[in-house]
Amino acid sequence: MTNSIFSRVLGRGDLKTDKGCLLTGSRLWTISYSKGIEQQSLSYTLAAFLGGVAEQEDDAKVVVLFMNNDYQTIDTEQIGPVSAIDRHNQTSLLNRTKTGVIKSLTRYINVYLILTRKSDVKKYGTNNDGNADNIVFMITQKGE
Ligand SMILES: [Ca+2]
Repeated sequence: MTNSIFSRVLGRGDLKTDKGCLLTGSRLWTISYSKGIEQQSLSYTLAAFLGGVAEQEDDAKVVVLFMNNDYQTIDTEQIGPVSAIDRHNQTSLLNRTKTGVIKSLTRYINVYLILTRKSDVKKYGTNNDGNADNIVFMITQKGE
């Protein structure tokens, strides 16, 4: 997208943890874009490669909270999780993308990566095998 006015790559490389759930995130302060946001003329693109390992159900998702000036959530978006069936039980990362309009009153945007261990610990051990790569949250002019 050549007309992007804001783009940030939030994560690169595989993220893994031995805990049951990993939550990491980044907060975007949108005051610079408040005029466009009030006019609801800005769109967002949320994208990432999400996946896991073989037949394990450990998964990855990205959750976005749009908050007003009082940090109250006024909108949410999510991509993933990608299931083992989605991956045909293969170790892989699948692209997931969603777009939308940033609602007026949005002042902060939190982007969270959540990796969750769901597989049988006795069978697969305690590793959290939810994987993610190339997480992007991008703000663009609507229609461009
Ligand atoms: Ca595991």
